[in-house]
Amino acid sequence: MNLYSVLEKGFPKDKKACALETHDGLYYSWGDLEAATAKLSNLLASLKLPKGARVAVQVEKSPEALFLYLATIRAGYVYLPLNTAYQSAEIQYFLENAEPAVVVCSSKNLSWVSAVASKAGTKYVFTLDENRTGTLLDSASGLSDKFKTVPAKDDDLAAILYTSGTTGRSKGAMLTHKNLGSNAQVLQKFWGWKKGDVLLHALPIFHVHGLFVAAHGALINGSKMIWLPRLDTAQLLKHMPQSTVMMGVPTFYVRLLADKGFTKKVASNMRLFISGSAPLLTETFNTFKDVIGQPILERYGMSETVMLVSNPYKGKRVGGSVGLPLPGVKVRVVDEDNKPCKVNEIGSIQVKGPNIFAGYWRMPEKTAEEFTKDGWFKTGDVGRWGGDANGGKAPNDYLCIVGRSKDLIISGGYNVYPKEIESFIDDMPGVDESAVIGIPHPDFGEAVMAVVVPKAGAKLNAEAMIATLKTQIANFKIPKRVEIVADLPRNAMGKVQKNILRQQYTA
Ligand code: MLC
Ligand code: AMP
Repeated sequence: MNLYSVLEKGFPKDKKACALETHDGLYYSWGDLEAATAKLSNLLASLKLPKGARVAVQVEKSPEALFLYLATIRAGYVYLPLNTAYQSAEIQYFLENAEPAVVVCSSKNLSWVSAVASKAGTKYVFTLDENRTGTLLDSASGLSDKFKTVPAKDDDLAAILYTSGTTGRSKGAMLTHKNLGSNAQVLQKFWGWKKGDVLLHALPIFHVHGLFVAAHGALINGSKMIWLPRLDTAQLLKHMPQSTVMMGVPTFYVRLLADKGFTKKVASNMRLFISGSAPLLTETFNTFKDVIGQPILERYGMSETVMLVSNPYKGKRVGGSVGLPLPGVKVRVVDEDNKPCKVNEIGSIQVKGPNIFAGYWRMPEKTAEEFTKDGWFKTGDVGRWGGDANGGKAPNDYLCIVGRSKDLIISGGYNVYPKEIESFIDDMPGVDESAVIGIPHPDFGEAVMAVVVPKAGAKLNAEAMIATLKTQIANFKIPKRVEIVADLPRNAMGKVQKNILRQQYTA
């Protein structure tokens, strides 16, 4: 079934009820949402795109950006969201790899995006800005506000999400209508969504968390969303008394707790705070419980799998554990021979279920590598069942994530692959080699840091290197610190010992 039809089942009968309220005081009813979505679906349908055509979107968050997503799904095309921080070289890679038929961008980026899109063979480029302007809405404005949702098979693609790769090249995770629809249905029950819920939505909508977990959750439940363009603690506190559910990366909770205005009273209408995308420090979990009087619910997922594991809504929530496999999801922790580990033994986390993606876009070999012979997806995360989770003893059926086998930094909920940053640094004049590591950061959890060795006789300037990187890659990937050193620590095999660097710079 088309994912839109799955979500639509939850829309309220009262079409005048509020679906979205914005930070600047606009209200969109469910009728408005359906009509705007239909117009955009009619526009896409009028382009007569081939089945499976990709619609790539790099726009600021707005209600219309959500409608464009829903319209793409409804019209049977494949949605490809792109982080607004990506710069031209990054966008060029995604467009050349995905070959979208349609690209939608902010009008301020139109000239360079058009050039890149035309090289990638894209036929249609539209603009969409956060203030309800742009050629996309102009083109759709005269079209019908009714649209018959295009039927989709379970295995038809609904979205491609690019995730950075350990080799430095991003891979497009292909998610089907079934992957997304089944996960939304499971989460609706598991997190006890109910009538009258209001979601406080401040996450970006170009990732799994903001789009498929948060927005789908409210849509499938017919719940209103308070739609904030970005994380702004003052705005969160202003709207919290009218909200019941919030989802965020750990940085959301760190920043809220740092604000004196965040009190039990302000949060008294809230029934659920959910955290994910990066490890929630036990310290944050405990302080939150003390100050607000309810525990954050931590869950675990990935772009390739949507949500996998979650602390329970009603049962015991354990700080330092991500909880129980969601209904329908199978999780195993295995040793190097793929044999199940015992409770409290550390191993690789592998998963199966209706939510697991259909593979990496045009990378059959990479896809095959990431699955075991018996069909389990290798998450690249390392964990154990039960054990001491700092926040208390985790029951034996609770999963604790203890690390990653993939060389990945998660900064403020965004993934950064060191290899990609190292390749940019290594290309700079005067650089012999570099090692990029993650070091603890009070706000972002982890921060990107680069340790760089100059070529013999060359002089490097850390600030100038940062300034150059800022012109090349997304801002969240920029090292917060660059250290110039004479050499890097290596083991007997000659491999750079990043663990030693991490220890040294953490200290
Ligand atoms: C912004 N900056 C970051 C950053 N975000 N640096 C490191 N890591 C980040 N995440 C930098 C900017 O470049 C800028 O630097 C400075 O910080 C301030 O920028 P800002 O735009 O004002 O930041 P802010 O709006 O405060 O954003 C921080 C944030 C945001 C944490 C709110 O990054 C965010 O919304 N993160 C959520 C990511 C997310 O949704 N992840 C889900 C992935 S899905 P300078 O030098 O220019 O001043 C997934 C699956 C799952 O993982 O399980 O959910
Ligand atoms: P992404 O590729 O952006 O979807 O990021 C997925 C990765 O985020 C996972 O493989 C984990 O490493 C990490 N992640 C997500 N949720 C959690 C969590 N609650 N605790 C620890 N790591 C998490």
